[in-house]
Amino acid sequence: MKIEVIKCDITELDVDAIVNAANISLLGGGGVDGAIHRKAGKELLEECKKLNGCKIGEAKITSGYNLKTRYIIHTVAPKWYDFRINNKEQLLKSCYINSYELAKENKIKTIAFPCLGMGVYQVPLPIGAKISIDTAIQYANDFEEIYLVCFKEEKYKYYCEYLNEKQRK
Ligand code: AR6
Repeated sequence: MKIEVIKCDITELDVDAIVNAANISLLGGGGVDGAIHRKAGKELLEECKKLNGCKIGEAKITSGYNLKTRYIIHTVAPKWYDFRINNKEQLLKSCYINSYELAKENKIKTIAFPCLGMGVYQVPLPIGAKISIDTAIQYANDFEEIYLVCFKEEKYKYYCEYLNEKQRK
């Protein structure tokens, strides 16, 4: 199957690219971002420093350094609790679309996404899962494998159910 929902640590995956749920500075943080920077090593931070940050909904690419993945695509989800941001769903969708487009430009064939925005940035599970799975279906033909990585059981279950529902239709 081309789209696979899996439960694991994304930093362990041997794929062409993993996507990072970064912040606008691109200089690291907590959650999956922290895990990626810790494992990839200092060289990742050095490359990130040269990128001049990243706007919400946009994506930038770096090397994977000490990770098994060849590339890391960094994207920034909207903070769901930030009342100053209006079009949050569209911005979250842009995170996925811009990541897939950047992956295509770099001839990436296998890609893994975490649940973008669904930790510290508090994107609700039904909204985040829908956008993640709908965009994966949209891009399925452009990739050999798309992994949607859930870290927690609750998200894993919800993603599996939503994807099954979509594939039955
Ligand atoms: N592998 C896969 N998924 C993970 C891992 C991992 N190793 N670790 C956490 N997750 P978050 P956000 C899941 O908070 O909401 C950082 O400080 C986690 O369970 O990492 O976009 C950045 O620097 C959740 O479902 O990202 C930003 O400041 C999902 O990854 C801010 O957090 C995303 O949670 C971004 O917040």
